[in-house]
Amino acid sequence: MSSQDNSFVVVANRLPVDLHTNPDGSQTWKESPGGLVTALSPVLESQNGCWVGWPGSTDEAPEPFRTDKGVLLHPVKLTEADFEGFYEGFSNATLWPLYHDLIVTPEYDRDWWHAYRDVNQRFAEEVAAVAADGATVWVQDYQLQLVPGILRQIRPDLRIGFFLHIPFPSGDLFRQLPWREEIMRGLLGSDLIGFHLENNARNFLELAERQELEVHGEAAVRKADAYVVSSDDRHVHVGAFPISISADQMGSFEVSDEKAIEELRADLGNPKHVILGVDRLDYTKGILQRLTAFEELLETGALDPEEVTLVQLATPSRERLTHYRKTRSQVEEAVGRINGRFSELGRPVVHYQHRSVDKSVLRHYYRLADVMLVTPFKDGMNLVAKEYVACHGNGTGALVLSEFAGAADELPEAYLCNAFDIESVKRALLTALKALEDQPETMEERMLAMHEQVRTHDVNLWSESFLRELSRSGTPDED
Ligand code: ADQ
Repeated sequence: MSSQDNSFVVVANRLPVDLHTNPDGSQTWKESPGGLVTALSPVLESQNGCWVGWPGSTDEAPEPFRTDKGVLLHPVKLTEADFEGFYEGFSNATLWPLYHDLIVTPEYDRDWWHAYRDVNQRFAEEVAAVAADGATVWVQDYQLQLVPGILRQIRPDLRIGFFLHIPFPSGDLFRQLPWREEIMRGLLGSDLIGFHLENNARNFLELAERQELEVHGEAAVRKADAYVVSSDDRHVHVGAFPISISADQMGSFEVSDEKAIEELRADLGNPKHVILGVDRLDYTKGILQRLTAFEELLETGALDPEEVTLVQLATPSRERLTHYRKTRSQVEEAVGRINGRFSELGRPVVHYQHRSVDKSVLRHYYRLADVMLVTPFKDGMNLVAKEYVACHGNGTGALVLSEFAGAADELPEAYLCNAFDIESVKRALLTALKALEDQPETMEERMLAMHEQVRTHDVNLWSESFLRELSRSGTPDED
């Protein structure tokens, strides 16, 4: 089925499918539409689109198949050893902490690097096998940074875009990486490299400059439009494209939703204030700090356990890695301790769920929460903050947001805090709660301003602006 007639190819570590086990024990692959697939579906559907990626379980891969909407999914098989070296090792124990400013220490392991290089080679070969002559290829994220460079060599006819979903660190940190030149060369195989923030793009351009590549258009990035000239004399465009969500989908509530939200609030014991955290359980997200801030506010009496409830939803993530296991046990110990100290029988002051919640239910949590706590130490963007705001088109609620989340650039009306400073998190939470009571009009104005920002800058705008810029790039004569 994977003929070479796909004029638009997305390549990401994961295919947008999951393996489901049916009641009779048989297994089927089901589409798992996330933000990315929603944003890219229109382009994929209208342009003979193909998505190349790993289906999510090791040592097996289905034959290529089409989704209901006609998008071709082209699986790349990973062995258990690939998964350990390429994904858990180099991607998540080397690059992830390095790109998130060393919140934990990155491990530099040569075998992991070799696995990363080999798997990137394989992804690039799979793309080369399905892409039509002159096709546009959009490579996603830190797991596949070598793919643009490899593709450029084997298929110079392709127009190649790359988008990084996590921060790009400053040169001082990046230069630790023993394979920094290979990664830079890989990225520079692109026609367009996109980051969430101008700051990330600037970090990249400074590095390119240090590597003695000729940089045009100054390191000060002009929005979505600065150029690096790589050694082979091609123009590589670099720009900032802040990702977003499908705000209309997220934020439209029916009467039936309102009823379900009331029931949910009743299930929580009808507290005066509901405070919410929603994260992948990752050490970058600052969940423990947030719980500690909450505990200290209960301890000093600034918050009354009779009046407030904290709901923390945490999706399991990368559970075989030591730092993730440690973070989970620290979080769970804190939840147990806080409930042990402050809860009444049958009325926990912290509700904690270590599982993924269906999006339809998640919207209800967002809508009922009086204050949303988003306190990462470092985050490329953070879609949770935008999802919460999208659910408050009625002007209710307040967002406490870490300065170190990319989303802070676009949401200055949030209560910004320094996630490393527990006092700052406490202050932001208390100020937000107090303002909800004392200044409801100001609060409404703040929320509506953020809502407008998210509504008018949705994920479609993100993909359209990236693809528009990509269609203009790669043709040096125009510059
Ligand atoms: P993530 O680190 O995964 O993404 P984020 O942007 O917040 O972080 O996205 C998490 C997604 O998972 C959200 O859509 C959220 O609704 C969902 N989610 C989290 N907990 C959940 C739960 N318990 N149940 C159900 N859903 C849950 C990476 C980068 C980010 C960047 C995105 C997109 O780290 O900085 O914003 O990619 O580029």
